[in-house]
Amino acid sequence: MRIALTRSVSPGIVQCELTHIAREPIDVDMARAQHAAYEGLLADLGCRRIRLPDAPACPDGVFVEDTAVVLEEVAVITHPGAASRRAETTSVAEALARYRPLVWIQPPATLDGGDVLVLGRTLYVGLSGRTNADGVDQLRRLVEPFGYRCRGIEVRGCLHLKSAVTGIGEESVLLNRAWVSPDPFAAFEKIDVDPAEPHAANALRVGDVVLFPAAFPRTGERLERVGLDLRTVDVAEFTKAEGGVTCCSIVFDL
Ligand code: CIR
Repeated sequence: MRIALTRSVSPGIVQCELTHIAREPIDVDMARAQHAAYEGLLADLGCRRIRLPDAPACPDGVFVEDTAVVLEEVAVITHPGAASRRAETTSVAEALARYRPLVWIQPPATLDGGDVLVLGRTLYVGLSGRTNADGVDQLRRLVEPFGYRCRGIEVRGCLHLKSAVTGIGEESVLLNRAWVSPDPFAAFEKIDVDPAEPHAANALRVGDVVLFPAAFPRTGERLERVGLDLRTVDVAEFTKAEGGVTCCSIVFDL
């Protein structure tokens, strides 16, 4: 069975953290409608939705991806780089404890799940404004016993590694070379985002399907041209909060 962990949109999302983009008004009702459609799509793809408790005091609580890295053998609860987001992890740990043994990233290390791209047995970990070198080292120590390798990757100009590169197939990645070097992904087939769509590298692979933001049709066409089964979803209100399609869920198999 496949699980998708999600959390409802807080009215406080209008005060969310922003790092690389300017604040624009977020329509909370619209964000909720988009979130419901996103959850619906995950359900259509066979995921059992598990909703975390509402967290109205956490402006960015909907972006659950950043709070944990779930592997087959273990779930790593993060210590998010933004202090305002640290309270989000408690309820995520409680929910995940039913499915995986838990381990924790401890301060002064910081790590956001959005910086952890799992491709096979390798964890590519963004060295970003949110994840520090200690975070990469701690993650390495926590997952090496299970046979995973960790590779720190410099990220520039965007929030997280997965803003710059995501896996779209067993052996292919979608990336924006302005934000991440392609060199660590030499073994993978690479699809570049359309230059007019720098934020398009964040795609969510669920089984053989790729969830993709409707706002990036040019990159979407590139993906369809190589035969990917794309399902588009409108996440425009989340884009204004510097989020994308990966960040609104944690998807894992039981
Ligand atoms: C933040 O800055 O933390 C949120 N406004 C956006 C987090 C997006 N998370 C993600 O892409 N994994």
